Amino acid sequence: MNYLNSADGNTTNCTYSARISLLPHRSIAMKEANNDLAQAYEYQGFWFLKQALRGLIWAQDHFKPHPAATLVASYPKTGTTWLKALAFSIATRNRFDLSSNPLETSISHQCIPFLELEIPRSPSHKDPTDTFVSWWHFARKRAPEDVEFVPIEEGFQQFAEGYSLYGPYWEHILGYWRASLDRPDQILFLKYEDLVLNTSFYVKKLADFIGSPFSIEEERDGVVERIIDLCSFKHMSGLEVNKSGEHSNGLDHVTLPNSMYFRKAEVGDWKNHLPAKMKEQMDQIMELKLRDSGLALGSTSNP
Ligand code: PAP
Repeated sequence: MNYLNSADGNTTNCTYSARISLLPHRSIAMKEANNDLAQAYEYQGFWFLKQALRGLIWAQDHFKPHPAATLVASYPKTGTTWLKALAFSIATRNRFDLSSNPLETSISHQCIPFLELEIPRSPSHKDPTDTFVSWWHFARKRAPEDVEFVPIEEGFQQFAEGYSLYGPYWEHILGYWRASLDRPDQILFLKYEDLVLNTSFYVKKLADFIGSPFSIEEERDGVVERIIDLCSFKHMSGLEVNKSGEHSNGLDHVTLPNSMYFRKAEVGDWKNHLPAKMKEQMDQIMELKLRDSGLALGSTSNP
């Protein structure tokens, strides 16, 4: 399935690259630079880096999910690493003893690879301003030293205007939100804030959704809590593999330190980086965009 390494992968990549070059493109967050990480291309209403878009179009052309497959779909920085860890440990709890789960020695991105990056859905969402701040730090760490960024306020303005990778943010989440209303048995929509506030409830819901509900005995024996502990920020960020390990995420085989995926994990961290009026502006945009959708920012009061 690794199309980048397959025999015809290079031909396919060249064809896709040529097609992608024709799409509207612009720099996002960075100043114009001769670097693939600095150019985003618009495809079907969303913005992508070329490498991710090649994989995405390839997946659209070739990927056939197994009927029982679970896909994790998340806007970047909304809790992908956490959700993958939870889904993986829930689904494999009868295969591996929890104390020797592969998550102890591999970052969750290696346990569940990215569809558009390495091979060829449970979507997640997080407060957009926190999401932006998380991505901003990630993008700066990931970028080569010679890439110059715009000031954070300008980067945020672009985000609020819809110029963000895999964005506009609201279109991304609304697409999955509406689909989850149409097909609740096939799409489970989760919010980062809900997972933080009501972890046990949503972990059980996730287990039900992926067809692997916890039995009464498992609940009694504390399996739910052990999975939550295994996947917690505290535990995962302290693991040697996540403190000093590296992995390649397929973006032109760039190697990234695993520690980049574990920053603060604090709801409301935007306060330390952006003025309150920018958060208010984002909330107002979201209110308009989400209007009449039934989806609201923040945690769900009565899950
Ligand atoms: P990705 O989309 O690039 O894979 P993703 O995992 O969605 O990134 O986002 C990383 C965020 O999740 C970081 O948030 P922060 O920058 O606001 O701190 C990271 O700290 C947080 N995170 C990572 N692992 C966990 C976890 N186990 N529990 C809660 N939050 C986590």
